[in-house]
Amino acid sequence: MASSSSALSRLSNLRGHLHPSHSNKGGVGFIKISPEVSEALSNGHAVVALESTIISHGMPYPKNLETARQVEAVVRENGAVPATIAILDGIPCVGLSMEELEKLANLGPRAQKTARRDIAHVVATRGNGATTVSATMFFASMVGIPLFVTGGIGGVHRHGEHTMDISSDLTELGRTPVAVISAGVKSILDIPRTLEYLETQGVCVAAYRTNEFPAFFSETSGCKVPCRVDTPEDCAQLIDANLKLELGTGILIAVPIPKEHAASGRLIESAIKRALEEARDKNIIGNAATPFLLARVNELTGGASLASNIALVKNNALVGAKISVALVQIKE
Ligand code: PSU
Ligand code: MN
Repeated sequence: MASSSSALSRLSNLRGHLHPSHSNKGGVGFIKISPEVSEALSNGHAVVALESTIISHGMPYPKNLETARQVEAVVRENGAVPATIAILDGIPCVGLSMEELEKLANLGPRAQKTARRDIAHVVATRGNGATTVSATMFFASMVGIPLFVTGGIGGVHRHGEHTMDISSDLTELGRTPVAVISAGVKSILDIPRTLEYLETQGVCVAAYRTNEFPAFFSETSGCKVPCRVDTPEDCAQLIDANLKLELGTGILIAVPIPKEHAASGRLIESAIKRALEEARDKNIIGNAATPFLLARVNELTGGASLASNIALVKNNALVGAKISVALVQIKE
């Protein structure tokens, strides 16, 4: 492990990159913010945070790089600045350059999947960490970005009531005031228990233009949500109220996959069933479970699920960028 003094002094040299108004949290001095994101935050412009595990572990190279670039482009086209978040050579970065994005995409699963519990270790060992939803929310909140777009979040795994495999994404939503735009959760997970857990954590779960929580590849899950939002302005009002009340909890806004991109339900379901059986037979547990299941479902569906995945992430980026623009307008 790198000596702690050199790691800390290297990080504190970055303090000059930061604008004090971004956040009042002490740890912000250890984060490198790109000039574009820093300027947007200082000027009160719309910024959308993006995660990086979806790039490293969620999709194969070079589709992952292509998709990451396209998602950033969708955010820009809709009036916001994208801030992809990752840890590079031990430095938490908010907003990646083209070279940095390329480096991460190339590393793929050789980058360390970094949830909240892994952050200190990746920084201390100067590693390259791809941030999951929990770690991305943590850094977004720290620098003052209220909104974050992804594909799907983690949740309560099937049989989670016995294994206790519950993603730290859910507890992060319970403790960090960032709105997460996703297409719900995949049915590799236990969706009803995931929603129960979010309720326990005090997280507001809203669905976009539907009363039902979507299941990533399909628009429906059979589970109703407590809150429906129909426009980006509705979402912005919800986020604004959550921040003004200082509830301290996150919001999950679930946007169903566009109808034309919904993957064949039966094909996906049988692939998920098989991937779950394989994971059980091979005893793949802990943080390896989600990447294994995602990759196997991609393989077993011959790329059909990957195409749906890419389409829904872009759609989430479009909706997320519009929400972040509406949020900035409320504040003006
Ligand atoms: N679900 C997806 N795509 C993903 C992930 C989950 O449909 O890319 C990634 C996200 O980064 C999420 C993480 O935060 O997996 C959850 O991992 P775990 O189940 O180990 O908490
Ligand atoms: Mn887990």
